[in-house]
Amino acid sequence: MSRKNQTLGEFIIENQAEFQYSSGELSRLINSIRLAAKVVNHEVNKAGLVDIVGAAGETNIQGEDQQKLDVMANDTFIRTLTNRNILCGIASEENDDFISLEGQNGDNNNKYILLMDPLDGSSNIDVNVSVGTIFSIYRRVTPPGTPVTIEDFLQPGREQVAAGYIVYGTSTMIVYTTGHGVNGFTLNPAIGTFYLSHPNMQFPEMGNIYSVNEGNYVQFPDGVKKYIKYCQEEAEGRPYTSRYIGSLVSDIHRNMIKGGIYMYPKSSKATNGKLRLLYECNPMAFIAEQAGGKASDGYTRILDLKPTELHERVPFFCGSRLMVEKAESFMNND
Ligand code: AHM
Ligand code: MG
Repeated sequence: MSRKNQTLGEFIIENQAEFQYSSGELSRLINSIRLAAKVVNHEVNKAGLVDIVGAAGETNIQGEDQQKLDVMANDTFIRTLTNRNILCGIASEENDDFISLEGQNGDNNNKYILLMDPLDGSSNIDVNVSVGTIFSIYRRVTPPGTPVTIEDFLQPGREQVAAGYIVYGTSTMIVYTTGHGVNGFTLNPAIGTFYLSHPNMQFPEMGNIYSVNEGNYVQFPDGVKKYIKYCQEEAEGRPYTSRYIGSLVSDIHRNMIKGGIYMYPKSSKATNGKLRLLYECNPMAFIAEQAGGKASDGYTRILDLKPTELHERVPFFCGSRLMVEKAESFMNND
């Protein structure tokens, strides 16, 4: 039985039985994500001291090269996850191609693959705005013992076995799902422990926040323009409030707690929007649905899209169910 004050470690052990075919690997995987998150959190929190400890590209006082934080986050997650012999492949926003993890004999009997955006919104670091890590986990489709192939990574989002994000914010949180609801854990930085702070998170069915980069307004499709005007109309609980941090994890996290819709539509400049299907939209869509929310590309459920490329982009509408449905109705009538 989950309870507040439970640590993430305790929660993982107690809930292990929920995973179908569980042999403890998925639990160990979540555990290693927890560990990498603490390391990245420590580095992100030092970012403001950059003038003192040295900027990226410089050499620090110990003579070590300073890395850019997104490269550091990528390396930290990859190193932590590969050392534990749980995964057979990793794909990252930071790497052009997926990484095949081979065992000692050149084969690999591990059954999970992971996709991630190790530090989303990293342009916000310079101005002390929250950033995040997003991850998505699948069971491989090719036979164990053979090298992973692109097919293992190009699965529709509905096949995810787990997904989550870490927000490095005013406090650092891990929010994740294994398909049995969504739980959020807050880091106590003094002792380095995550505690269950947000059990069974729920997207309010309806909210009053809309989040979109309105600077792109003139380039949006007509359906999106009309929906934005609808949000701004004075009628029936509207106008809504506009809130856009420009950091996906923080924008979705806030909307899940308060109720709202996040949109990154296509535009005349970016014909598929900006966000990546495999390691930004799919994991967020899985979390949103598990919390009672909804995610679509404006017409189709995100989790039903069949990916064709590792880094493909897709328009994204995610949030409170009734708000996403309303946005879809404007798209469909256009
Ligand atoms: P990134 O992966 O290069 O960091 O970009 C993703 C980020 C999201 O966090 C955010 O929602 C979006 O880009 C903001 O984009 P824009 O500045 O175009 O509004
Ligand atoms: Mg990103």
